[in-house]
Amino acid sequence: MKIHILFLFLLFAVNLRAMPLINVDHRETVSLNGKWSIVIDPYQMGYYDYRYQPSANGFFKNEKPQKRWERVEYSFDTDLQLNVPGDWNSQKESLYLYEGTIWYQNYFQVQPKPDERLFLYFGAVNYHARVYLNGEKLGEHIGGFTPFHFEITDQVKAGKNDLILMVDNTRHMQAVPTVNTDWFNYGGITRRVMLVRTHETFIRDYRIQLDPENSEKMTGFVQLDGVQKKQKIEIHIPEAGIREATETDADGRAEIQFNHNLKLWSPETPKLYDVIIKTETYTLSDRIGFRSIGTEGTSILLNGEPVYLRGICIHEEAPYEDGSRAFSEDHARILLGWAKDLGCNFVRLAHYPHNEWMTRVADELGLMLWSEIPVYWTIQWKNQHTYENAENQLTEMINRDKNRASVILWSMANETPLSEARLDFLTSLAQQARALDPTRLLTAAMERHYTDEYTLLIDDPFGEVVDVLGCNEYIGWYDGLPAKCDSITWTSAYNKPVIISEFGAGALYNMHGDSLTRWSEEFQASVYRHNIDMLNKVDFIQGMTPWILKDFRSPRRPLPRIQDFWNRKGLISDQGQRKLAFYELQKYYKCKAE
Ligand code: GCB
Repeated sequence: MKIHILFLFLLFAVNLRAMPLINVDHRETVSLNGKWSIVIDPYQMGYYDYRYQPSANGFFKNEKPQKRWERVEYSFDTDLQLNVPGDWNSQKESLYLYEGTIWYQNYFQVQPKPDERLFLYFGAVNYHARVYLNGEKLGEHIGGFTPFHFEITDQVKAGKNDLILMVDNTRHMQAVPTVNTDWFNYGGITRRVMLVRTHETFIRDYRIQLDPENSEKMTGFVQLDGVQKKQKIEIHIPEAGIREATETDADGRAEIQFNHNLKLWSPETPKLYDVIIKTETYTLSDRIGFRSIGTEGTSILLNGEPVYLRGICIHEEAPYEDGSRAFSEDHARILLGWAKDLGCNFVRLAHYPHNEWMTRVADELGLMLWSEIPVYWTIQWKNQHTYENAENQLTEMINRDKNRASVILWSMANETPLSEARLDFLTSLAQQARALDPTRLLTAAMERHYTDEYTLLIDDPFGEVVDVLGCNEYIGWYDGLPAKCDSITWTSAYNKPVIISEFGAGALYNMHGDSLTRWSEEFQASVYRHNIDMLNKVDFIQGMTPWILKDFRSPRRPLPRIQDFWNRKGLISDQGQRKLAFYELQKYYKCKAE
């Protein structure tokens, strides 16, 4: 199939395009967060001329009339501003349902030092960003949930610089995700922006993880970028007395392999080590935990021991606030803290890569993670641009988080309908994931089907490819009433572990009724009780991530006075109140942990 030929070509092209710049938190940076000026541009007249051709004098020029008769039909010099990071929908009432283009502008000052390289780094911009510095285009990025950067060493001016972004969050059929999702399309510069300062030759990328074949060894690589490619390097883990010396080759790359005696990371003891990578020109540190993850038959093995994944799904929405994208360390601590209170050792980050605080804080708190890309529902499986886009998002997700102990599973997709084209698409993604990171397990949230009225069979052909099968089911909510669970038999075509990646029910906080009153907390709690009883009996089910920790905004959910454009399947309300089902699941997880 065409995708396979394309795959080789893209692998090359995408890697060139997306040279990673990881671990920005331990580099020298200047924050460009704060208030940015904006121009709202629904017809994109800042980009296209009246013949709908890209204009040479778009808003990126930030022109200002010099004479009183000069005509400039836009201005960034107003009090129209937005906070960065932050979605635009929650910051201005008039932008609540806005899907389109907004231009962002910000000045920054810098005095470049000799032998220094400068990069502009964006944690995420949803969805399509065109980036300009001092009136010239730096590049573009597509995909709303992964980081990207541009080197500006040659373009930056000493003193004041003018940074402009054209941000467009219009949904498209051929995009990833497509037009059809069950979450809110928050637009804007939704994650932090920073200037990263490095030495001329610096460490761009590295992976330091336990060898998946032999966990007494450490494997990985270090990749330098710059003119001094051949250098002596040292990996130093002071607390463990490890000092490993090696050298980079003519491409600036060093493969790593050494023995270790480190304490392993686990949810019970989330041990992190300071790891320092020292080259002749640059030093970079990180906090890394080391653990192995694997499978044997239908078991998931953490550090060689079977582990049951007590999980919950989370959307990247801020806690307590009235619907907005989460982006901060505080948000991560509250959301993941709630998961800990629930008794979780595992979280599914749905349905796209979440911000880096989520994976860093999960490392610290001892939560294992499932991280996924928004290959959701009805993707255009035969469209090569769609594939390229999905693969690029996968690559950027893995690049950023491949040193996080918390991340144990990369997920390729959610509830995608079976077809040959879809299988080829997902298989190519899985090959790319394994090539980028041989140390983690692969999964996808799949569907199952009934072979008779009460027998469910997990037999998605993509199950051949993944290590762990995710399975979404809604018995008691979309599929019968809660008591239906009591008659179901589960079967699987694979001798592999299964995680029930979703089940759940909607409830409006503080709405009470009997256990058959839809939308009541009692109904939701009953769905949990019946599902837990059913799933607990199935040997090959090695974990669950019910849907979902907190109510989240969704334009698919209009029911007045109940939903009001919120998906109410949260165990916690949008205002942070715990529903009865929270305690139901907490009780089960407490037993499971003992
Ligand atoms: C699903 C989807 C999830 C939805 C959920 C629901 O199966 O994977 O994105 O939000 O159901 O609430 O219907």
